[in-house]
Amino acid sequence: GLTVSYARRKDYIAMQQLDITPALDYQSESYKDAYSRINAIVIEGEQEAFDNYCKLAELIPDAKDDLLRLAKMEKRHMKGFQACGRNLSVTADMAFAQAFFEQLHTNFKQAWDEGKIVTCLLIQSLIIETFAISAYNIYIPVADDFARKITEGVVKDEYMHLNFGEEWLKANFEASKAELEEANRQNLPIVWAMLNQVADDANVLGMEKEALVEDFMITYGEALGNIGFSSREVMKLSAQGLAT
Ligand code: Y39
Ligand code: FE
Ligand code: FE
Ligand code: FE
Repeated sequence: GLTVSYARRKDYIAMQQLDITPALDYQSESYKDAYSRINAIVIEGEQEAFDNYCKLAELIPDAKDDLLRLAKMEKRHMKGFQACGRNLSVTADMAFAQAFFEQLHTNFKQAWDEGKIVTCLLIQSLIIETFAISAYNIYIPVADDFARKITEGVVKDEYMHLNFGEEWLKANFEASKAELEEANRQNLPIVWAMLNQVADDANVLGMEKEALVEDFMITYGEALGNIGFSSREVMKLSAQGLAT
């Protein structure tokens, strides 16, 4: 494939997808059917992100105000994506979305019950935020005009959320390293399975699975590097569960 500098990635994603995606009919039954699940996933994800940051605020009193600010943004994102569904006259399949997040939801809750800040941050601020960033980056070039504007605003916030996790884990790197490796081993394979589960629906929306994986790997790998892992460790961690 093409090799492009990071600075040109956004253009590359747009070109690559516009090149291969036939004109999308946002009102077709097939588009709206796929949208009822992807839109629900995003709405449920934003709701759970709100809950998770409220929970994290209880676990990290030093960062309580910051975390409650992030939580508030997630609520706003959720309302934005609900408006996107209404705009297309799509009813979100929330039961599907709740089942979609079940495993990560359970793992976050268990970690929170045990007071495991590092695991909670890895699940929400690294894995889920990276999933959101890759999905939103890949969606923007193929979205309808209304949803594109909303999503462009949202993705900027998601980078801030990822940055919160990076900064906290970087400041506590040596003490967090072993727990990060274990939490990554438990949770990253779940994300690859989730991606496979929605790949067909994403494709109907003009989003290529290959592009989603690529963007996820770049963003997640950069985050792990920023936190303090070596390139070798980053490779090992970010590919965990990918081939299964
Ligand atoms: O931090 C956040 O706002 C994350 C909750 C939102 C998750 C969004 C999950 C997106 C997955 C979409 C998959 C489409 C292929
Ligand atoms: Fe290629
Ligand atoms: Fe969000
Ligand atoms: Fe977020």
